[in-house]
Amino acid sequence: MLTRVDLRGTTTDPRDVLPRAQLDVAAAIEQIRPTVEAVHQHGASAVLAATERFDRVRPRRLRVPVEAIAAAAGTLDDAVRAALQTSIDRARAVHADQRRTDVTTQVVPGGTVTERWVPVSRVGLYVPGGLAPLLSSVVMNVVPAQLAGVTSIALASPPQRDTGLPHPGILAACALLGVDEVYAMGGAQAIAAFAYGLRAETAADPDDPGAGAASGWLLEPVDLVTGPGNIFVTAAKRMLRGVVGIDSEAGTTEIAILADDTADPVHVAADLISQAEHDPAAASVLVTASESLLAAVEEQLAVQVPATRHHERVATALSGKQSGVVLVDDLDHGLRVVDAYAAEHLEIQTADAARVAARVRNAGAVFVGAYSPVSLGDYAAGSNHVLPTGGCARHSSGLSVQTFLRGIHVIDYSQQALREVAPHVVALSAAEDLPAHGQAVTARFGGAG
Ligand code: HSO
Ligand code: ZN
Repeated sequence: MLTRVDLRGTTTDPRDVLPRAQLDVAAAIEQIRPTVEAVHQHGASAVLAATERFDRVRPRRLRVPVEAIAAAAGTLDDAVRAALQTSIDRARAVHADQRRTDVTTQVVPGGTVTERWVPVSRVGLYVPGGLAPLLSSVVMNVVPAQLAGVTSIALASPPQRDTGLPHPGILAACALLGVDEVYAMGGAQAIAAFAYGLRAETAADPDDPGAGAASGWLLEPVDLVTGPGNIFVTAAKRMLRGVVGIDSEAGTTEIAILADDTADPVHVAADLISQAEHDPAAASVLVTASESLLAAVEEQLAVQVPATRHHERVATALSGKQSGVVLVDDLDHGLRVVDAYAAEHLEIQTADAARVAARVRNAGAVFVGAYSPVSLGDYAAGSNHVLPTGGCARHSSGLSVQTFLRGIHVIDYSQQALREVAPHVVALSAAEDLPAHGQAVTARFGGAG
């Protein structure tokens, strides 16, 4: 079932041969451009038109009434409520430790630079609908934003066809977290609405809770958009970066597992299947030097895949070009391969897993040993599951409190401290042929510079 890439005995650069989704985001940008431009020009009516076209439902209003959010919380199953609460509590514990304190550096007597951490004022959080209602993604977006101190939080998730509202589990998670500004919209149109805002006068329904807003906005533009999404959401984020801030690109789920003979093939197969369950385009990659482990995992896949609920989706994902097994010479070679792949999620199922994990340089998140599966991180480890995909883990991190903060340098020099450094400023400004820079300093000391 798994495509084989045999790198044993070769010096092939893994980047050239690794199983990888060939996502054409540039082509997707061309596809979504008319939608984004229509939302920019026509606001809410364009969002509704796009929703009708792509989600095949026309919600009565875009802003979800607070009563609907409260009602969804009221119908939440007890076990799911308890699980969400655990997820929230653990995520809060981990993310609370990510908060930063301002640091003042005394550079010279009378001269300080302070790094002041200031939360983004207003954020738009995106929670996909797609093949599964990801209630847990509400937790993973909202918790770091709240702990960073963001005071204005809007959340969007696509409407369901029968109700015109986001999935009730998503609304219930919003209620548990105290988020009451929720919009029934998804896809590129949701990202465009966050970026440009929606003017109140473009509301299709005068009963829309945002239609008569004193601010003049049905949805006020946000400063930063975060959250995972499909290729069209990713394309919209890439296209609108600059108009609005965006987090790293968190696209279709990936799992890579670095495993040796000590790994349990039952676990390895179950974990490969668990992320393949998300999407026929999801990527599950096993990296191993062990032929015997591979044979045992394949045997397990043959048993476990047909028995799983979404077996067709899983089988498509596992047999796709983006998934496969990479055979390597040894553990060091395996580590080079997983670093080149830079998986969203990387499991280390080897002897001395913690020591091996400590050597990993590129991954969105690393799961150590037999009892730290990716599903744990998806829901209840306390870690964040909005993570960089498609190799973006080489340069980006998952969502954290840091995502929602800006570090502002505050420079405070006394007259004496400036006087002392003035010749250096003048010398550098002359070297750059920007003498007015130097004069801005010497003018303070009565000199012409
Ligand atoms: N594995 C997904 C997150 C998720 N899984 C949500 C289940 N629910 C991306 O990290
Ligand atoms: Zn998952």
